[in-house]
Amino acid sequence: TVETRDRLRIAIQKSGRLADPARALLASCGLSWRESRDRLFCYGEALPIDLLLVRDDDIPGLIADGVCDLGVVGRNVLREQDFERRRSGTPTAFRELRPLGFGACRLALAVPDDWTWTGPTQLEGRRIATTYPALLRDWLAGEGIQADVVTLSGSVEIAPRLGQADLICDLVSSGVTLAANQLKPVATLLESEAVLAGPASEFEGERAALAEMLLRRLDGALRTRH
Ligand code: PRT
Ligand code: ZN
Repeated sequence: TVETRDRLRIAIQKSGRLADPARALLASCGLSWRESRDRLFCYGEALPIDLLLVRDDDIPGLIADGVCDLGVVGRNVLREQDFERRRSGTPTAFRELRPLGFGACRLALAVPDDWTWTGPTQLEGRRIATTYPALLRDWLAGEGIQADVVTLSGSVEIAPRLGQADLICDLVSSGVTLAANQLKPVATLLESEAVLAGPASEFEGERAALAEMLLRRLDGALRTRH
């Protein structure tokens, strides 16, 4: 940890799919904030629990570095960064504390509509475009497949039509985007949803009590939702 703080700090997405539901869930736990002008930091009013509004990809790193105590992020992002850290020999620094029941999607392999899917062996030697290279490599290794992972930062679903890849590995929720790109899902690598992430180690001092209280309230809020 970088400093001793008495207040708890939670990182959530600034804008995007998880931003509003994350706020709503935390508000239902009795949290409220005074919004600062730049809206990157929201000072907690009802409780000493502040929000940091960031890109979702930054959330695991902020927890790892002790800048934030907790975060609301897709399991897909958390796992990808965890696998990437393991691959590079960096110790695991964050973990999933609770599934939150929103932001559901799956990380899936999708092939051109005209492929007849016979199974993973069909992927041998193929080029697969993805924004989740670590999760994809882990799955390929588990299946014993050697394939060429093409890492892109976005617009993965158009890669096959551009000739950049033979197939893709991407998040799917309704499946509309795949269909619009003449692709079909054939295998699921990860079932995902928004999760509450925290450090791999336990909290200390004031923040341990705050985190415990928040988790208790969260469990209550999640129970009444389901
Ligand atoms: O700006 P920032 O980096 O914070 O946001 P972002 O653009 O990286 O993330 P954002 O807001 O798009 O997604 C945040 C999280 O929402 C993801 O990490 C997932 O955990 C979750 N989520 C749930 C999804 C989807 N559903 C989803 N459908 N994230 C992305 N998609 C994409 C999908 O890849 C496809 O390209 O949406 C497109 C439409 O999906 P279909 O199947 O409904 O057509
Ligand atoms: Zn992102």
